[in-house]
Amino acid sequence: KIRADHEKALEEAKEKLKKSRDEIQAEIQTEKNKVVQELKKKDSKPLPPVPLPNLIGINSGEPADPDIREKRNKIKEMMKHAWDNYRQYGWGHNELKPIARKGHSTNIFGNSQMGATIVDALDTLYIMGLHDEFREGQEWIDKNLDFSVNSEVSVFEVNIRFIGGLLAAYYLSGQEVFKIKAVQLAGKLLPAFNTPTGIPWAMVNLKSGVGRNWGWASAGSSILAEFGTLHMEFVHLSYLTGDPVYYNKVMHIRKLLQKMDRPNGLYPNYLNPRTGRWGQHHTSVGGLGDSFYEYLLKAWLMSDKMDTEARKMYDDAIEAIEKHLIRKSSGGLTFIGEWKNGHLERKMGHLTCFAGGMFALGADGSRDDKAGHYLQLGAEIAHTCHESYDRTTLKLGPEAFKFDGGVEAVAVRQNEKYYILRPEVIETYWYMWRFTHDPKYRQWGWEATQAIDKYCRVSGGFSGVKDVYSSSPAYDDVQQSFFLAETLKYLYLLFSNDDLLPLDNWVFNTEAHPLPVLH
Ligand code: DMJ
Repeated sequence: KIRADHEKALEEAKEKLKKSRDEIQAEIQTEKNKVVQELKKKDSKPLPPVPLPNLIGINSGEPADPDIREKRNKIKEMMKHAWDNYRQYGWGHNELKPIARKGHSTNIFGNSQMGATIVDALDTLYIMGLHDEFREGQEWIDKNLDFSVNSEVSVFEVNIRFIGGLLAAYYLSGQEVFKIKAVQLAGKLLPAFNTPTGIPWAMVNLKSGVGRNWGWASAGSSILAEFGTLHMEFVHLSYLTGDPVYYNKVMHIRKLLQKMDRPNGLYPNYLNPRTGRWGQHHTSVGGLGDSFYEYLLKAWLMSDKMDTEARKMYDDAIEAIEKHLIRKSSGGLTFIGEWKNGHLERKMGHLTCFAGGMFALGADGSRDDKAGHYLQLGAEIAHTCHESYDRTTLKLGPEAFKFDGGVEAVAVRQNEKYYILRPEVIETYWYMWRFTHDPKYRQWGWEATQAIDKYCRVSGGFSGVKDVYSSSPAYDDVQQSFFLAETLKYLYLLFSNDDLLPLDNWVFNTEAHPLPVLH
């Protein structure tokens, strides 16, 4: 083949040399013009200039009270400890093993080094004023973040951490590189939507575009919290590119969900993307369901309250949740259980604790003007989740806790006793603080800060712990990227003034990446 190609090239060269100098020059010019046209086409694929929305409150928030200022500085120091160790031992890897002092990854990020911690941490670095660290991160992203890799990633995780993180970094800093990378990456996720129903696969290979679902999900189903947590980022992508493709994909999902029957008004966690039918009738406001409800509310907020369809879906959903899933324990603690085939499991996950903040955030604008009711519900969930922390030895919350057989807000199974640096309880404290200014939320946030610093801090960063009821727990040796994106950001905001990222102008995606309201 090589010989044949070589001979063909020689033949072409001989033919060319028979032509006059002018003819050759004209041909070269034509070729050049063609290349220029191609390049123009590619470049203009376009990121048209759009007016940046009103970016209010991206700096400062410095509290006047010296005690609060000191606490805020402590949280900033913790961020620096987490970042510096990742920088030293895990740079470019997705996450850090703070004890082994090396890089770490899980299957959600595929098999390549995509620097998940860098992308997830950027906006936290920015609001904390850690600008040198922010610049280092930007430089790595500019030079190394490449999406043409043969790697199978979670569409949901890549969307909330990478696209969300890049978009927030773009809005905060105005640096084009983040916008360009976000759009490139979104293009790689689009093939995941090529299913008979348009409900995306859970995973997609970034290179081949081949998608599939998790083997463990009911009958080949896609997961509600995964395909239902794309809306905010995809609306922003369409806004920034002028290309409706992203918006159309997520609106298609919404329309399809709207048309479907819901058992007891509840959304099951599983939906088959081939048949468009529900899988098992399990409903959760924690894992597998959580951020779907969150994004209905936030779609409405992000649209400057114009997307009333999303608000209605949210209102309908939480009414059904309140009726079938929310109960009070014999000890008076309000909890959100899980619905499994017509039966309520009296167990609540750490993940579910985000709902306190969601109820408070959605109180204003609620149906029949039940604002007071939803703010109260948010406060009750915050209290229950605080109890789940307070009833442990380490004062850190377990992964799941029960309200059954004399047990109240305590984990029963050994494999539910771990704390992996999750943010949800602190997230709810922060929303409750913003809406009520009740000092107990700052006090609870400070208790959590101290417990994390005491029991999760190691010299190589921060680690999760395997048993919050043990006084000398084993470490899991993982510094999760969401610890930098969410846990430390929500803590920092809890000890900042409200004019830092005000909620009238910013909506936080489910990974705590702030996106501006599109007025
Ligand atoms: C985060 O990645 C996001 O908050 C997601 O919605 C679910 N939980 C993890 C952290 O616990």
